[in-house]
Amino acid sequence: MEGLIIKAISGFYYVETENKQLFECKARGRFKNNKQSLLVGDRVEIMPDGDKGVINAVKRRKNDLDRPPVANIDKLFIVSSSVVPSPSTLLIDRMTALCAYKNIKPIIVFNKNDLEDVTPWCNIYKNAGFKTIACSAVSGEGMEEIISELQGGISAFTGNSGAGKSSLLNKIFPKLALGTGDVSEKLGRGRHTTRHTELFPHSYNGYVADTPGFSSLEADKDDLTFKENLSSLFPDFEDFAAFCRFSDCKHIGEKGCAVCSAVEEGKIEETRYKSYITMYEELKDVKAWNIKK
Ligand SMILES: Nc1nc2c(ncn2[C@@H]2O[C@H](COP(=O)(O)OP(=O)(O)O)[C@@H](O)[C@H]2O)c(=O)[nH]1
Ligand SMILES: [Mg+2]
Ligand SMILES: [Zn+2]
Repeated sequence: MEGLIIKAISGFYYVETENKQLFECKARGRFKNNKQSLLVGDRVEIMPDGDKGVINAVKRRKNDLDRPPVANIDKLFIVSSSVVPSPSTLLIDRMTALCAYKNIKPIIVFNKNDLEDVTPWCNIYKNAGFKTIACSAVSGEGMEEIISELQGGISAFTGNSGAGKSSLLNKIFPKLALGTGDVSEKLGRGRHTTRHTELFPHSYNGYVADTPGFSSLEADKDDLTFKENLSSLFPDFEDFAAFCRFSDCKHIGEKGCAVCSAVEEGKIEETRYKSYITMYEELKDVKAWNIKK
């Protein structure tokens, strides 16, 4: 029987099968020694026995993330808020690059539009070609747009603590009743860290990772050691990069760099390019460090 791991707690995996039956499963011995352990989001083959079962095999993963620890993610909602904490374009751009690297569709969400107009932030990402949503968990603005993106597949929310991830999820799925706010976030740390990651099967024919209390500020360095050409992870650079004079152009001020010209002409968003340069410098350091080893 085939199913999806929607919850994992201390050696038990909760597998939902196609007919929405839930089985409490143990993994077969060989998975335990395997370095690539099972994750929430893994599609598995189980041998059922009543409402329990044994996981016999795991299907090939499309992708996986460390934070949240989820496999086979289709969409990542990158949530920022208009104020407290205000958006960090570098953080967002790291996440969009990660999405490009992991074959995940990023949805750029600017929340708390009731406190301050998020249009200027939205425009940066619209111009860069991303699906962007202005919303407010308080007024309910933007919820239909979020819901339409949640449709089908596995989604996860990421973004600074305090941006409003849990509030947005609660607004859409009151049943979730996630802890929100500064206090619960802090008190909740204990609660949340002992808490497992869980996929919530929702009424829009999909799953959403319930991941309160983690911060993508801690975005894993490993993930950022992209093994590909960094600029290929900036889809908004691609159309221009084809016209650079040198085919191995790194877009850091070379002669005849079409990306640099596009930045000067305002065809590429300046903050996007700034993030690219920051990440490029970091990767250079990582590479040099790797070689020394
Ligand atoms: N004014 C306003 N406050 C919000 C909004 N969304 C969340 N908040 C508040 O921001 C704080 C952090 O929200 P929370 O959902 O816990 O953020 P998370 O850390 O990203 O899960 C809480 O005090 C919320 O009540 C919003 O759209 N407008
Ligand atoms: Mg939260
Ligand atoms: Zn170039």
